[in-house]
Amino acid sequence: MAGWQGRVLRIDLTRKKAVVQQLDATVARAFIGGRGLAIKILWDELPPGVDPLSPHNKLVFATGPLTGLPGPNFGKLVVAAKSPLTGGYGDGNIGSWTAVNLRKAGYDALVVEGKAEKPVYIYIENDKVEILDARDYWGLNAWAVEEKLQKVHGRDATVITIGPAGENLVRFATVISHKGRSGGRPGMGAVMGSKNLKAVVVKGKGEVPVADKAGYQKLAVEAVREGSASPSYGFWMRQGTTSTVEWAQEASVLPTYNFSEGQFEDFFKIGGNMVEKFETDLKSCPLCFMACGHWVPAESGTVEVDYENLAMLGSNLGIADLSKVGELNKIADTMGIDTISLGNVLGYVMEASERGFGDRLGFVVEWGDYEAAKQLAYDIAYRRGVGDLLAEGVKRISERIGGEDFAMHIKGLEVSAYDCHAAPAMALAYATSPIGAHHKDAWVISWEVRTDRFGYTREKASKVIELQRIRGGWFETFVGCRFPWVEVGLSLDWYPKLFKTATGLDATPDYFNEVGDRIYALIRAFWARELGYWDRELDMPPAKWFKEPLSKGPLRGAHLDYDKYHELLSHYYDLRGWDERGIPRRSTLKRLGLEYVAPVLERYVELR
Ligand code: PTT
Repeated sequence: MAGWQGRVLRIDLTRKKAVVQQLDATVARAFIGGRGLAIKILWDELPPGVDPLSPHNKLVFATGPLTGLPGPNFGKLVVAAKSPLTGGYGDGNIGSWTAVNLRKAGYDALVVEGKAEKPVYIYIENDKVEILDARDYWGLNAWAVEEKLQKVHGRDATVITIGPAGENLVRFATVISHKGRSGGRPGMGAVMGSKNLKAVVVKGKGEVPVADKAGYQKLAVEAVREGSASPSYGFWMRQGTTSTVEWAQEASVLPTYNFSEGQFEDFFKIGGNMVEKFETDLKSCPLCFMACGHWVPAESGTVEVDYENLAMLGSNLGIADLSKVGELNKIADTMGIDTISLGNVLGYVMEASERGFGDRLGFVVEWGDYEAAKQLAYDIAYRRGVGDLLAEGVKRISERIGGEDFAMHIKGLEVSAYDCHAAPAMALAYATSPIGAHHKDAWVISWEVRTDRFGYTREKASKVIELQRIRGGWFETFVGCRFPWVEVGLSLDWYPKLFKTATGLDATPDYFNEVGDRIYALIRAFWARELGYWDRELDMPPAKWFKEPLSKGPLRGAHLDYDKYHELLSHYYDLRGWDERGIPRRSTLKRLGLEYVAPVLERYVELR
C-alpha cells in the first residue's frame, strides 16, 4: 500500500502498553487518513455515550498519505476525539514537525487510550516507544515544556504538548506545538490532560513512502513554483491571515462587542497593516512555502498573531491595541487555550456585565477592560474562582446563569470570527460544520459577500457543500494545509496528481468528494449516537443573529430570517441526502458504503 505506512501505533496508558496495528487497505481507501481515519476509529471503538474526559475516550493523531512530503504544505496532522466541550465529534488540524516525524517514524496515526496513573509523556523514535515520567513537566506552560523536552531529547525531537489549561480540563483547551500552533478547538487539550498525558515527543528517522518518487518530486516542485508565482503571494507574505481584519471591516463581518456589530471603529489598530508595520519575525509550519506565522511585540515578549485571534481578542472585546491583543493571544498559547473560545467567553462576560448580570457573575467587566480580560484568561486556565465556571465554555455558562441569546456557540463550540447578521450561507456553514461553529470546513463568506449577500437560495446550500467537500474531505484526509489553494489560488488540480504519484491510486475529484460525504455522514451519525438524539434545532445559528439586528454601519438593521434560514437548511439536507431532521437517509448510508452504521444509529433516531 504505497503512500501509507500501513501502521497505526496504539498506546494504552492504563496498561502501559504499545502495539502496532496494520492499517486495513479498504479502510485507507474509503477514509484516506486524517479526519477520515479518526472518525472511523472513534465510531468503531468508542463505547456509545462515553464520558469524553474518561479513560475510555480515545485521542487520535492522524496523518494522511501526503503528510510529511515536500510540496505545497503537507506538515500537518489532525488531532481528534469525542469533545468534552460539545459531546460530539471534535478535531483540529495542527501544523507541526511532529506530523512529519510521525510519518518518518513509520506510522500513519497514533491512538492514545486509557489514563496514566501519574503524569507521563510519550516518546517515539521509530520502533522505540516509551511512556516516560512527566512530573517535571506537569504544571509548566506549553512553551516551557517544548523547550525543556528538546533540551533532553535534542532539537530533532518534536513536541506536541498541553499547557496548564489542558491539565485542568478546561473544555476548550487545545494542544500546542512550535509556540505558535494550536490545534483541536473542541477541547482536544482537555482530553489529553484527562489521560495525564503532558506531551508527545517524536523523532522519525525513516522515509515517507511514495509510489513514484521522481514523478512526485517533479510535481511538488512545479506546484510550489506555481503557488509562489501567484500575484497574491507577495501581499500574503507581508500580512498573512491578519489582513482579514481590514477585509472583514469593509464587509461588515468583523465580530465586534460579542458579535453585536460587524464593524469596529478602531479596527486599523489591530489589522494587517499594523501587523506588517510592527512585525518582528515570520514563521511557518514544516514544509511550507507560505509562512502564515506573523510575530509582533506583545506586552511581554513577542507572539504569533492570526486573524481569528486579533478579531476575537480585539474587536470582539473592544480592545484596540495590538500589543494587548497579542498578550492575550500569548496567554492562550502558553496556557493552551483556544483563542476563539476564549474571545467568546470574555465577550459573553462583558455583554452579561452590560446587561446587568453582574450579581449573577459576582463581578462586572466593561468592554475593552484588558486587565480584567488578562486576569480572567489566567483564572480560566487554572480554573481559579469564577474561572472554574468560565472554563466550561459559553453554552454551559449561559445554561447556569442565563443569557442564552447572547451565548455565541453552535452545538457548544464557540463561533469563529465572522459575524453572520448579513451572511446566511456562512451561518449555515457554521451550523453544519462537523465540529460545531468553526469556519474551517466552509469559509463561504468571501464568496457570499461578493454575490447574493442576503439570499437563502439552494445555490448557497450547494456552495457550502462544495466547500465542505474540498476543505473537509480533501485537505483533512490527505492532510495538508489548505492555504495554498485558499490564499494564493493554487489550482486544486495539483492534489489528485500529487496523490496519485504518492499512492499509485487514481484519485479523481469525485473520489475525494465521496470520501468527504462518507466522513460527513459518519460524523453526523456519531453525533446522534453520542448525544442519544438528534434535532434540526442543533443546526441553528445563535439567537442573537436573528433577534438583534446590527445597530450601525452600512448594513444597519440586518439580521437573519428564521423561516428563510430553515428553508436554506432544508435545501442543505436535501442536497446531502439527509432527511428533514438532518439525519443521513438509509439510502445515503448505503450509497456511501456505511450500511453497518444503520443498525446502531436506529437505536437513537428513526431512520428514513
Ligand atoms: C484553528 C483555529 C484558527 S484557524 C486560529 S487562527 W486561522 C486560531 N489560532 C489559535 C492560536 O494561534 N493560538 C491559540 N491558543 N488558539 C488558536 N485558536 C484558533 O484555532 C494554522 C493555519 C490557520 S490559522 C488556518 S485558518 C488554517 N487552518 C487549516 C485547517 O483547519 N485545515 C487545514 N487542512 N489547513 C489549514 N490551514 C491553516 O492553518 P484548529 P494551526 Mg489549526 C496562535 O487548529 O483546531 O483547526 O483551529 O492549527 O496549525 O495553528 O492552523 O486564521
